[in-house]
Amino acid sequence: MGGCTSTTAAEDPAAPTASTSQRKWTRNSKKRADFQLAFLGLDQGGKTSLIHSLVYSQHYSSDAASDGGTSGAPGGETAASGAAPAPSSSDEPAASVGRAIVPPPTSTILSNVVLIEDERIELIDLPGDPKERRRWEEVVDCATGVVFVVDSADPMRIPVAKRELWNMVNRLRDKCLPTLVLANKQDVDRAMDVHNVAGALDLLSLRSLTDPAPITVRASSMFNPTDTKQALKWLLTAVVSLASLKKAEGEMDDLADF
Ligand SMILES: Nc1nc2c(ncn2[C@@H]2O[C@H](COP(=O)(O)OP(=O)(O)OP(=O)(O)O)[C@@H](O)[C@H]2O)c(=O)[nH]1
Ligand SMILES: [Mg+2]
Repeated sequence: MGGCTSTTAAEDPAAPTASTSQRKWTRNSKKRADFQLAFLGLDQGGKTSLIHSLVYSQHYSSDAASDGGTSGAPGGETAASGAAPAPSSSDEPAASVGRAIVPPPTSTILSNVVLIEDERIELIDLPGDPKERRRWEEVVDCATGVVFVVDSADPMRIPVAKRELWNMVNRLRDKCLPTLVLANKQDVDRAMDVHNVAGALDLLSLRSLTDPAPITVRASSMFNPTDTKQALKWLLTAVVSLASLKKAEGEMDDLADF
């Protein structure tokens, strides 16, 4: 399978690490990050908000060491004085909630690159709208890992999330992709905890389908990017371990051919 990046005017090797661009997904073009993580999940689950929180936590922490807080914001916007970031997902303005934002529903595939432990990680934001879910496959097919975001405060829609997660895993079984489920909106009082979310999605059974690619669930909230980053580190470690396992298996197969 060829590499997978996009055709975009922002396809610039010198682009800032926290950048947002609208992308058309095609194969066989050059990669711009070390890892590609596809963020999937139902609409309103919080994918875009989580990505924004990661990008902005990076932005604010790197500001302290660099330019005092006036450059490098997603979408090329200035984010001085804690101003709400510009929406990356459509042309509409985002409403702000304190330092957080309320993004409009994502209508196209978007890309942000962040640095985690010196690795360039591409966070690919997909629309969760039912009509757009068929596009997930196009991107997951090119990704190195999957982040499936679940709205833990919306138990009524967990069965739909389960169906979409199982469908995606079934369709892409051959790809053998490590999967991180984020039980999001843990800041909401009524939110289901991670154990209940894991049970409702029947992750134990799903594990037998994804094996040897691991799948796990972690708590998240857009107000806690540190936890989200820790969860992503688990996913990156899983991606690297699985690649080593596949390489070792390949070498064993080569030896067996002699
Ligand atoms: N309380 C709380 N609200 C959240 C959290 N994450 C997202 N939200 C809110 O949930 C709503 C949907 O968030 P989005 O980030 O747009 O969700 P999405 O998954 O990107 O939705 P689509 O783009 O439609 O697929 C917004 O009103 C957010 O402010 C969270 O961790 N806690
Ligand atoms: Mg979105």
